Amino acid sequence: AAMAPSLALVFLLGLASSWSCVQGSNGDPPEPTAAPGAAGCGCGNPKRAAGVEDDVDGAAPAESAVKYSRGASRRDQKQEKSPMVLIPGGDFLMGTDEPSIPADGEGPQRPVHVDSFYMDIHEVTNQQFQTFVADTGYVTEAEKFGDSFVFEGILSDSVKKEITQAVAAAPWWLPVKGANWKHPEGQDSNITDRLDHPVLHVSWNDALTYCSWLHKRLPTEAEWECACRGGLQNRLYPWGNKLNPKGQHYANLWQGDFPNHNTAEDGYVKTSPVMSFPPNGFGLYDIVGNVWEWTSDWWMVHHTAEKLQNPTGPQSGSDKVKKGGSYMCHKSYCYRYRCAARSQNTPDSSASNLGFRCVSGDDNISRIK
Ligand SMILES: *[C@@H]1O[C@H](CO)[C@@H](O)[C@H](O)[C@H]1NC(C)=O
Ligand SMILES: *[C@@H]1O[C@H](CO)[C@@H](O)[C@H](O)[C@H]1NC(C)=O
Ligand SMILES: [Ca+2]
Ligand SMILES: [Ca+2]
Repeated sequence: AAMAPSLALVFLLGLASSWSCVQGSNGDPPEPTAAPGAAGCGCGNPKRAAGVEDDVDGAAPAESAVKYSRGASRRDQKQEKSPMVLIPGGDFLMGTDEPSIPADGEGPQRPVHVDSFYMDIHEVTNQQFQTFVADTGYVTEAEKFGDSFVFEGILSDSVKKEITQAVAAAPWWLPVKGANWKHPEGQDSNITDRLDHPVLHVSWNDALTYCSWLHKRLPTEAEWECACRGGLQNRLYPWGNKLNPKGQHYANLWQGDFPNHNTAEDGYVKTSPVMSFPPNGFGLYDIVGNVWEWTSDWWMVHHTAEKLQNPTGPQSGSDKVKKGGSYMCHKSYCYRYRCAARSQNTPDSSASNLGFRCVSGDDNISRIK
């Protein structure tokens, strides 16, 4: 009998080490730790037409909003880094056998092992991206192309008037001249009152460059999904199966009639400041909703049901996987604010509902702490 407690302990520890991605999988939604006050989804995938030159020159517009002090206060600037949290590695069940959108390759549910890693607790903000640009002089792809995709519903009438071309399959996406991370809805908009919101209009290439600058990288899809699940198993959302437990909003999504009327019952019509909604079990904020997040994997829809170790996706492809949905996601049109849900964009695409966060393996953490 004296052996029982220690055996039980060994057993529990054993379970914890091999299944730590799914620790605490009791399915109860965590209590909200922050009042949901404020306000994501692909809802069509605006893409740059391959080989079509934009009718604007490649130069970024003259810009005074970002003060360049390249090198001068490099060290100080790097210290404005995003807090990260350890995502315990282990085995988890990726995908689902009850796909809501089968064509997206949400299934089958399959066992996957990921090693422990660190993840930014929130999406990369305008403030953080501004620091990066001030330090490096980096010019994003949207700035080089001279335009980016913006959701029609958030454009001013004067900007809308100047646009003729739209994406046939998703007419609410408009290519807006001069839209980029500094001007999220085009030239007549700016980020001065949104520095704590997620950066928008960053391509996959831009996102990777930002993460590398901090000795970080983009998460694999498997890492992202393990992180999204927050230790719960077989749940739709990072917090459980109910979209609004106790009547509360847990993510910045779309309420109302997409794409015509957003009631913003969650407090936000567009993006929200990062960390406006409760974190998941791993301490990650806005892992679904607010903005879509780029992952490092190439897109494909056929997955093996065999167990994989640290999968990194196909060797090549044309699109990259994005996860989590955005403030534009509504169940009627884009039910993709679930951990198993996924969508894709070409690596040079950018839009007003797509951002990212970075991760780091144990080997790099000493360089960024
Ligand atoms: C930023 O936009 C606001 C309106 O949204 C405007 O009042 C302000 O002058 C703009 N700031 C700059 C630096 O353009
Ligand atoms: C370590 O950082 C470099 C960039 O500095 C990155 O390419 C590499 O993937 C990182 N390794 C891990 C495990 O995060
Ligand atoms: Ca909202
Ligand atoms: Ca997000």
